[in-house]
Amino acid sequence: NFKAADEGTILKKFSENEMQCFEKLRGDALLPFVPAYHGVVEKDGESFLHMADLLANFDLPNVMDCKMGVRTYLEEELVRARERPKPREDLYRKMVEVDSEGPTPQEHSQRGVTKPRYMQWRETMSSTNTLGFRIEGIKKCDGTCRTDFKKTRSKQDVIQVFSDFVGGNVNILKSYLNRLAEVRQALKMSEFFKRHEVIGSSLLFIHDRTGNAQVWIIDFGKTTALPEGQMLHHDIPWQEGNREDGYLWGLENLIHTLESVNVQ
Ligand code: 4IP
Ligand code: ADP
Ligand code: MN
Repeated sequence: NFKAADEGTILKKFSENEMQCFEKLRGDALLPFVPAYHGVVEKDGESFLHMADLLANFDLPNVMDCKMGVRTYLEEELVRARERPKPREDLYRKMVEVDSEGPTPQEHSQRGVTKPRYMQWRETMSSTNTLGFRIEGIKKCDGTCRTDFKKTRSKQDVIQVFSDFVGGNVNILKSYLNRLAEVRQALKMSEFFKRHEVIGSSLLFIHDRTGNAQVWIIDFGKTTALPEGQMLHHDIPWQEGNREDGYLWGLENLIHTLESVNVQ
């Protein structure tokens, strides 16, 4: 999905939706918290979004991806699956790999689950539904990579993962918390945020041994504009039809969770 590009930049596989978000973010309060965007480029017959490589200013970075919100799929995906359910075997296999008792007897016999069914199951297994965010993956400075967080659900589990991630460095933790407070402030000011349903977007945590620690808002592939004049609260429960994403509620919980990390 990504390609290296000129010094300090990367190319991400083109998506019309994400491009529109980057364009609407020009001049928005969130601009300082999203990767700098340099437009669409063609390479080897494919289109890409050209953007800043957030890791460029780090010396052997540690990276964590936290997916924000209480919901990770679009309401239209739910409607489509209800009208014309399309069981998928790849999602069935991913489910069984984590929990052989995940699928219902019917899903077992058809060896398939629908996309929203899989996504909802992921949400309940992880902290998405209970905390409004979840840990997706971690890349450490030594090159190791972990994505086995599908069952990291309780606040205590999340605290443990963050504690390992910052390696007991209280200054890194404080920098992250300061940055999250700035992100929250910017979200509350943002016109873009008011008018968009933010689904599947992540906060990217990056730090290195020099003490540099940053948090960035990434992935607008499924962030969708609301009809003209409509706005979201981002901190009230989702009910089908209200399009709420629980983003701000999740950020609040994320901040409280990080505040509970005790570094020795
Ligand atoms: C993945 O599930 C992620 O939710 C993907 O989201 C999603 O892509 C995939 O849907 C789904 O299978 P796991 O993380 O459990 O593997 P992301 O790209 O944000 O990681 P979408 O297109 O919904 O973003 P499919 O339909 O691509 O399989
Ligand atoms: P997808 O839409 O495929 O989920 P994301 O935008 O979420 O793609 O990016 C996937 C991963 O790529 C992130 O977890 C992060 O590690 C890395 N990444 C994304 N954008 C950047 C960026 N601008 N700079 C550096 N790394 C990035
Ligand atoms: Mn993503």
